[in-house]
Amino acid sequence: MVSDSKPEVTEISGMGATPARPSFGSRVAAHFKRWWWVHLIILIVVILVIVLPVVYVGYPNIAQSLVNKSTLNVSKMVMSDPSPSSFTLNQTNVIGTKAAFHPDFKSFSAAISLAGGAAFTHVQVPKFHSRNNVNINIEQRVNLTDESAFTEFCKAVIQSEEFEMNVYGKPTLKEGALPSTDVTYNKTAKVKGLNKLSGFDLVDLSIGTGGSDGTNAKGTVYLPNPSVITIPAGNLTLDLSVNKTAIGQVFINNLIIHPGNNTVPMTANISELTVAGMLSSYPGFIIPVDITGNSSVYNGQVLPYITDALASLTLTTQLNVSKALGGSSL
Ligand SMILES: *[C@@H]1O[C@H](CO)[C@@H](O)[C@H](O)[C@H]1NC(C)=O
Ligand SMILES: *[C@@H]1O[C@H](CO)[C@@H](O)[C@H](O)[C@H]1NC(C)=O
Ligand SMILES: *[C@@H]1O[C@H](CO)[C@@H](O)[C@H](O)[C@H]1NC(C)=O
Ligand SMILES: *[C@@H]1O[C@H](CO)[C@@H](O)[C@H](O)[C@H]1NC(C)=O
Ligand SMILES: *[C@@H]1O[C@H](CO)[C@@H](O)[C@H](O)[C@H]1NC(C)=O
Ligand SMILES: *[C@@H]1O[C@H](CO)[C@@H](O)[C@H](O)[C@H]1NC(C)=O
Ligand SMILES: *[C@@H]1O[C@H](CO)[C@@H](O)[C@H](O)[C@H]1NC(C)=O
Ligand SMILES: *[C@@H]1O[C@H](CO)[C@@H](O)[C@H](O)[C@H]1NC(C)=O
Ligand SMILES: *[C@@H]1O[C@H](CO)[C@@H](O)[C@H](O)[C@H]1NC(C)=O
Ligand SMILES: *[C@@H]1O[C@H](CO)[C@@H](O)[C@H](O)[C@H]1NC(C)=O
Ligand SMILES: CC(=O)N[C@H]1CO[C@H](CO)[C@@H](O)[C@@H]1O
Repeated sequence: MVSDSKPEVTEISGMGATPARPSFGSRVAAHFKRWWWVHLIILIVVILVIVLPVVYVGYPNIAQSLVNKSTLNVSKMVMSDPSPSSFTLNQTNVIGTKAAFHPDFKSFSAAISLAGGAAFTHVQVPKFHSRNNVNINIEQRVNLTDESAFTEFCKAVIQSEEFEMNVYGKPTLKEGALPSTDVTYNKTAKVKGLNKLSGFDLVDLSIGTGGSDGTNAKGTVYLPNPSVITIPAGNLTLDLSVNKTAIGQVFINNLIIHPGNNTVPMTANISELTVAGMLSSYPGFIIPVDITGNSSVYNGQVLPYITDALASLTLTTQLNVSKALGGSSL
């Protein structure tokens, strides 16, 4: 259409002003008529020079920056069926993002570590569509690739009020018609820990009520867990001592420390003779008992990471020996 009408205009101006030089406007028009394709190419090149960097440089940067600004929270972490080198994980992560950008993330492998420490495993994060408060559930068997790093992680879980868990991976994400882009996902979530089991108590301990298993005491243990983490502690043995003198052991079978208040039965083997020998030092027969982890055994295998984490913790409780003996005298 443009090329159809242009020749007529040139003809008319050519006829009307033969002696004069062509006007500036008509020279420009003639130039464009002849060289329009050069201008079109220049325009396309300019557009590509602007658009390509935006799509291939700016967009990945924007995507990375939005991933950087997102938050990660853990709303549930259930460890179960542990062995010395693996366990089953069922964890729910919550992503926080204020962006209007809601890309699809492809499934990716993520290294999990205590912030600042070595990764103890890799988990496969499933694909998800990102938006604010999206829940990402990771449910899989986890193989430990660094057992000492996992022991440090378990110590942090049990001892801290709050610890930092790092998740690191290189997911591919895709938003609408834009090309896929790879980002670095390096997030540290603040997760509540068991805070040294603070509030732990030996309740209703009564000595002299031994069962057929060779123990001579039984009672109840109170284990508060303010975190969202479930820990399988298996068949747990705890050492009891008073002023560094061993007085016996506590046994808790099939212990699973759930979030919230855990009240579980226990048995104990207490050396009445050792206790009797020290009573004169403690007015009112209230003895300060130190409790520390001895071993955690699951399906006949010692779980070193739980054992070591509990061995690193010493709990103290006041034991009323008169009450524990229920009136019977030593
Ligand atoms: C994302 O965060 C990393 C490290 O925290 C930083 O090196 C990088 O420059 C950030 N990228 C963008 C696009 O903000
Ligand atoms: C894992 O957690 C999810 C979400 O809380 C739950 O729906 C699912 O049943 C759990 N799986 C197992 C095996 O308990
Ligand atoms: C974990 O290890 C077992 C055997 O060692 C293997 O069969 C399984 O595929 C591994 N799982 C993962 C997620 O790597
Ligand atoms: C992740 O970020 C933290 C702090 O921003 C940094 O110390 C750490 O080295 C990063 N991790 C990796 C694997 O780059
Ligand atoms: C309880 O202690 C006694 C004496 O120390 C010991 O002989 C016995 O084997 C212990 N029983 C258990 C179940 O540990
Ligand atoms: C604790 O043991 C130390 C020596 O090991 C002793 O000097 C101290 O008197 C003991 N304390 C009590 C309250 O028995
Ligand atoms: C746990 O017990 C404490 C007091 O011992 C109580 O204040 C708290 O509400 C209980 N928590 C749950 C989840 O039952
Ligand atoms: C665990 O208990 C056994 C006795 O049952 C004892 O020989 C051993 O020294 C204890 N280990 C620790 C680390 O307390
Ligand atoms: C704990 O010990 C009891 C008795 O020995 C056994 O039946 C049970 O399977 C053990 N539990 C675990 C989790 O290993
Ligand atoms: C210890 O227990 C005895 C017997 O149950 C009780 O009379 C006494 O008041 C208790 N002592 C303390 C300090 O609770
Ligand atoms: C939903 C939620 O609890 N979001 C929190 C996750 O953690 C960040 C800090 O890392 C908080 O700022 C969010 O409020």
